[in-house]
Amino acid sequence: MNVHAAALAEAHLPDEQTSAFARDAVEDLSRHPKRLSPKYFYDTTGSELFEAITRLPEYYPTRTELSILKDRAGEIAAFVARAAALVEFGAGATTKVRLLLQKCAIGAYVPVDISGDFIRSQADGLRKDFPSLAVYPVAADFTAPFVLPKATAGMPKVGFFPGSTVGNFEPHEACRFLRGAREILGEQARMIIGVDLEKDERVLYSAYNDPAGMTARFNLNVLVRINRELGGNFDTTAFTHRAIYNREQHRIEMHLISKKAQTVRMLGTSFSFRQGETIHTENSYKYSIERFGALARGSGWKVCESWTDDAGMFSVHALLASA
Ligand code: AVI
Repeated sequence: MNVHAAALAEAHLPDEQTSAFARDAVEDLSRHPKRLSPKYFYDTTGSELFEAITRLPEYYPTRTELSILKDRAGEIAAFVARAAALVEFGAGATTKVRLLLQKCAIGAYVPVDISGDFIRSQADGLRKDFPSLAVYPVAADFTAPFVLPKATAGMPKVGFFPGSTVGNFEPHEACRFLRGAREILGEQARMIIGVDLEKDERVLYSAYNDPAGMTARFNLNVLVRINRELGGNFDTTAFTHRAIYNREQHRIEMHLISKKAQTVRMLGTSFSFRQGETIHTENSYKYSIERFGALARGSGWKVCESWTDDAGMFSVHALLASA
């Protein structure tokens, strides 16, 4: 047992997810430059803050994607095979999937998320509103291989990955995810995926540096989580949120900047920060239709349709597994 694991074991008995968080946090804060994985944003508070972000006037992706899904509902319904099992990768608000469930003749809904409690409660809500729909939640990390419920064996499969979450993966991870999804969904699978588009940098800047400070709270919450779950002593007032657009990499980067020279302790280790030193917490890649098409084709999918809103802010793609 190394020193970090020993410290964690002493603090409390870690579950598997807390141990992974501890391992990743210690490793990533020991790097130069320091970083933290965006997957650790989403505890209960982080998920609520993200939902609040999606309602901000500056954060265009959620409402724009919803408008595309509504406007193209007929075409999407024609693309989605009848009585298919709709497999949603990751779980959040059910607004988008409800739209598909209303418009498409879905046979079963399979939400997949690491938070079993969350998807089970989400499933209960959907069962109430769609009493004849079969819902089979799967508690699993959707970025790794998982097995679909036996009950969906004979059904055609349609993946659903909205919200441009694919943009939070590095391009090689996005490729691995798309290949994995194709593997899990099988031959002749289809997929509906939402992807944020490149645009005027000022629009991106305001979406990720909102004046209400919601994105800042979302970003800083990862430090609150480290303090609570890993016994850290981050002073969250000594860090500031910053989002910048990296033009060469086509991505918004989120950072937490240390306001002063300071030392933070977590799990028996000290991490020193220089004034102005950053923890890189998230990348949100923005694609062109062409660049996303190339990524999908290189990952085992054929692009059948790409829909955008009139202003070309966001895109939704219909993919078919290639032979
Ligand atoms: C979940 N994901 C697609 C969001 C995004 O836009 O990259 C997360 C987010 N980060 C800051 N604001 C929203």
